[in-house]
Amino acid sequence: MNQKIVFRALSLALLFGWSSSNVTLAQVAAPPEQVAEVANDSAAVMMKDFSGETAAEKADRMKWFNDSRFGLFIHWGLYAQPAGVWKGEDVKGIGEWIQSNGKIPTKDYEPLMKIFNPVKYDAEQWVSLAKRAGMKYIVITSKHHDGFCLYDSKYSDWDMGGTPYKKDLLKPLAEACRKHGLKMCFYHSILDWHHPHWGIKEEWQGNFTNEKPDMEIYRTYMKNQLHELLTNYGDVGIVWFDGEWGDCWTHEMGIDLYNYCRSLQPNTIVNNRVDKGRRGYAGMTASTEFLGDYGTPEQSIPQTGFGEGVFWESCMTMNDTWGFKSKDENWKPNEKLIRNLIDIASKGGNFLLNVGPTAEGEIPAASIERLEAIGQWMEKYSESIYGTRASPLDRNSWDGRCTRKKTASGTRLYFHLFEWPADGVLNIKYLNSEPAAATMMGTAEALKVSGEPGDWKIQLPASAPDKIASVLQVDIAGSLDVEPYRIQADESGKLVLAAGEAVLKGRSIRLEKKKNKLDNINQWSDLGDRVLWNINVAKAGKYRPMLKYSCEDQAAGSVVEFQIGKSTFSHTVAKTGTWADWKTVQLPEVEFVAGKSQVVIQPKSLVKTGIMNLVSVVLEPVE
Ligand code: H79
Repeated sequence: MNQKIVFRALSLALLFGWSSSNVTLAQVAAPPEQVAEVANDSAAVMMKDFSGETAAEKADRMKWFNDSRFGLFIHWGLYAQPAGVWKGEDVKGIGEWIQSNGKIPTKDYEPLMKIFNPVKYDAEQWVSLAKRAGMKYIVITSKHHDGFCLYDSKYSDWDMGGTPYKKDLLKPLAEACRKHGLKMCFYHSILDWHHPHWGIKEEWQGNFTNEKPDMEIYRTYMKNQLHELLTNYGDVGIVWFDGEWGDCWTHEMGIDLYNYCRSLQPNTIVNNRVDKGRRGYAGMTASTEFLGDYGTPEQSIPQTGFGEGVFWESCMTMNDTWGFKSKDENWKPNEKLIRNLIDIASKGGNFLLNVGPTAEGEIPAASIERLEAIGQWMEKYSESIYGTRASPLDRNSWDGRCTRKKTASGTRLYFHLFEWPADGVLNIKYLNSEPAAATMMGTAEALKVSGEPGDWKIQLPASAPDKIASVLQVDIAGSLDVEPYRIQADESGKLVLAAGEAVLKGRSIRLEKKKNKLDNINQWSDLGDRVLWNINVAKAGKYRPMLKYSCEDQAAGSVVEFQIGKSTFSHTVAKTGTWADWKTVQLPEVEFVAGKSQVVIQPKSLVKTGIMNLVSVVLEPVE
C-alpha cells in the first residue's frame, strides 16, 4: 500500500532527524475511509452468536485447556530495548508499561522499531524449553498496549515489517508449537497507545493530535488484525485479550469481538478480558451477562476454586515485570513457583507463567533455570497435575495440597506434601472413603494405612523423596466420600464462624487477608455468591447470632437470607459508615439440636457493588 511506503519514509525521516519533530505517526495514519474500505475484505466475516453454547459444548471446547494446567506467557516487544531505563533514568513499574509510566511521547518511542533486531531469537529453543518445563501452551504478545505488532501486518506499519529484522516473530513460534504439540495462543491488547483512533487520549499517545478518535475505525483495525492472526497461524488455542478497562471499550464491543474471534475459529478460547465483566486483579467475571470463556486472576491465586464448569487461569511473573527489565532481580524461588502450580491445580485452575525475553531474543538465564527446575519436578510428578480436577477436600490436615483424577474403578487422589511429617505419619482428615492403595509416586512400595473414616494415617517412607513437593498417590474404590471441615464450639460454648473458616461459593466473593486489617469476606457483589460454615453442635438449645461486618452507607439496604440450622430469616444490611467501619449487630435467636449443621448466608438483593464485608458470625449460647 502506498500509505505504508509513505509512513516508512516518514519514520526514517524522523529517525534521522530530517523533519521537524511535530510530525507524528498520528498525522500519517490512514484516513477513516481507507480503513473502512480495507475492512470489507476481512473484518466482514459472517458472524455467529456464540452465547447460546451449552455447558457440555463449552466443556468440550475447554477440555484441552482444563487438562493442561500449565502454560508459558511471553511478553515481548520494543519495550525490551529500554528494559526499564529511559534516557539513563530508571522508570518505575512493569517493563512493558515504560511508555505510559515514563510518559514517553509516541514520536520518541517510535524509533525503537528501527533498532529492534532480535537476531538471537530461536523459536525452537523457546518451545522446547517450555515443553521440558511441562507447559502445554504458549501465549505470546502479538500486540501489547504500545500497539507494536510482532508480525508484519497488512493494516499497520507499526510492526515487525518496519524493523531491521523484518521477519514475523510469531510464525516460527507457531510452527515450533505445532511440531512439539503445544497450543499456540495470542495475547492481543485492546488498549492501544499508538493507534490514532484509540478512544482515550493522553498527551504522549499516538492519538493526541487526532481531533476525533473514532472507535469504529479502531475496532475495524483490531478485527482486521485478528483476522490475520486467526487465519495465518493455524489453530489458535486462546485469544488472550487485555486492556479492556477504559470507558471507550464497551460491553457491546466485547460481545462483538468475542463472536468475531469464534466466527473465524469456532473452537478457539477467548479469555474474559474481551468484555467488561472482570473484577479487578482477582480477575473473575461474576455475572453471566458478560462474555469470556474463563477468568484471569493476575499475580494472584484465588482462595478456592469455583467448581466444575468455571474455568480460570492465574497469570504470574517470575520476577516483578512481564516485559524484560534489566534491573529486576526479584526472582521467585523454584519452590514458590512449583508450589504455586500445585496450589492452582488443587483449585482446578491453570498457571500461566511469564518470561520476558531480551531485545536480542533471549529468555533471561534466571527464567531458564526456573523453567528447567519446574521441568525436573514435572518429569517425576506431572501425572498429578495434568488432567486433574480440584481437590475434593475443603481443608487439608497436612501442609500441602491435593488433586484428583477419575480412574476406571474410582478416584485417584494425589497428596502433595510440602513438609515431611516429623513422625513419618501422614494424617488425612475429612476423607471418609477408605484408601484401597497408597504409594509414593514413582515407587512401587505399598504404604501401610491405618485409622478410620475421617482420620486416616499413612506410614510414609523415612525421608521426603522431593524437597519441594513429594506426591503420595492414594486410590479410592467406588464413589468418593468426603467430610466437610466442621467448626466446634470454643471453651465458652460459642461457635465462632470466622471469615477465614467459611466456604465461599461463587465467582466474585473472596477472603481478604491483609496486614493491619481484619480478615473479612469481600467482593460480595454477585447474587449467586454464598457464604457457608459447616458446624458441629455439641450442646442443643438456643443461640444468639452476632454479625460483625461493614457496609458503606451508600451500599446499605441489600437483603440477605440467613439459614442457621433449621431457622431461616431475612436480614437487611444496615450502613456502618465506610467499608472499614466494623459494627456488630444482633440477629434473631435460633435453636439447634445437637449434631452436624450448617450456617448459610445467601443474598436476595443487591443495592450497589457490595452486599457487605463480613468478619464473622458468632453464635452465643443463650442461658
Ligand atoms: O500484560 C501484563 C500487564 O502489562 C497488564 N496485564 C498483564 C498480563 C497490566 N497489568 N497491569 N495493568 C495492565 C494495569 C491495569 C491496571 C488497572 Fe485495573 C486497570 C487498575 C484498574 C484498572 C484491571 C482492572 C486491573 C485492575 C482492575
